[in-house]
Amino acid sequence: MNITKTTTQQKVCIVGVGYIGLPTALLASKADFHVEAYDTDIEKITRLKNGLTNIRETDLVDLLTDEHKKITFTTTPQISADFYIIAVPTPFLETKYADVSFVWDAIEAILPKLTEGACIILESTIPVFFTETIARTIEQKTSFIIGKTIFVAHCPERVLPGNTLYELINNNRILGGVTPACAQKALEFYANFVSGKLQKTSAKNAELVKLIENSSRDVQIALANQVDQICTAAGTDSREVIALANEHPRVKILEPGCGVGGHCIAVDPHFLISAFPNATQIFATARKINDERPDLVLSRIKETLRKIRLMSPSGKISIGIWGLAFKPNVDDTRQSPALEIAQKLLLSEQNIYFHAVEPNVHPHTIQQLGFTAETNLDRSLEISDGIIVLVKHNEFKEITYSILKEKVLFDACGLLFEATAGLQEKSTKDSLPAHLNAQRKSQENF
Ligand code: SAJ
Repeated sequence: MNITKTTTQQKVCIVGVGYIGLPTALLASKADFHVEAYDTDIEKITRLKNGLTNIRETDLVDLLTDEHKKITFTTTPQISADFYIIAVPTPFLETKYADVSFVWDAIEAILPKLTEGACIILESTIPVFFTETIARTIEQKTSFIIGKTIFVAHCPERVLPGNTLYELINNNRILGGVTPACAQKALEFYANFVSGKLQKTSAKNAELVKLIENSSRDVQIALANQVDQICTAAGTDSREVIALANEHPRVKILEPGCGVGGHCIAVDPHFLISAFPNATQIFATARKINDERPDLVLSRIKETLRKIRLMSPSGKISIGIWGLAFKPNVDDTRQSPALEIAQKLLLSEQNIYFHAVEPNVHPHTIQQLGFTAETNLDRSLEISDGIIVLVKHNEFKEITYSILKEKVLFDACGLLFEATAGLQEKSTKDSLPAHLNAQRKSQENF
């Protein structure tokens, strides 16, 4: 691949300084771009100017500390940049259509600053054909010609929250140009800090790739959740069935859980479902299965609580809820199925004293969400008649199996299975003769 490294200091304007915009701004700054980071959220911009963010990823916080003084954080775009990176949210509306108004606002904000040769890169997830619409609108409102005097591309992000910087640098990246020259221009930006493959394609393909990636994951998670329903109905443990099925070299079933949270996977399939209703039945079904999952888990928890009540008919019951975030090891509780389940429990179960343990969220925030916060796991175990584990955070894995099994436990995410599988694995290894153990180890590494 032909990678042209930027030699003179070029300017980049990041529009939307959130979970994607901020790390992109930091990496661009580290790669010696002059960076302006623009967001309409005054409070966020003030915090960033002081080197502060609420994103709890250590490497990202460290990079912010190093770079924030070099970056211009602003609530009004001021520079004429070589590259504009649009990383604003595109939420999904009740009407079942994508809300692209933030992207339009971003385009309006940068339009007066555009100069010849600039490249506008849309990183936000968008509906199919939208990049082309943006490009034609820019042409209509200015005298620029797409692919000749101005460049527009869709380069969707692929990072996994919790590991953002690493993935921004190392993941392969799709560069979808409205014309081939637009894709090439986008490559000239990312080549400065991405070490993964940079793959040029059309804007339409890039839009489809992003939406299909997330829809595929949604379908895979729905499959795991259905396997769990089948196994529960058959009276067996889905984790064991899935682990055994996954021993097949071409089977990889994901993990059943509380449902699909976050801002991407639960949303993006709808962009395709609304545009291609006759070709997305499987996506629509997966969405339904995953949307209904929190209520299904809730009804199972209520069953467990009924059993606990029977064991102590007169007394008040104390229950620890472990995990409120939308997935393991992140601090984000927005669109979290675990939080939805926990809040529904709190509202519907009388005479139960609930407390929440969420190591990634400040106790004050946990209280604002309606829960008594407990920061000490041992104490939570000590005061609880039962534990409901909703999210498999690393901290919870440190509790030993022997302690966990003494509690009435509702395990929605397979914490206990992992602990016992670990024990079985250990005892099998211990009982193997040394030469077989070595052989097994080399196979694992392979
Ligand atoms: N989940 C399960 N079972 C699993 C895996 C996940 O129930 O086996 C649940 C999680 O608990 C969570 C939800 O699904 O509630 C989504 O989590 P995730 O880790 O699958 O994905 P996100 O939303 O954090 O990030 C996804 C990623 N997309 C894909 O893996 C295809 C990421 O690469 C994208 O950049 C991101 O969406 C995005 O911004 O689009």
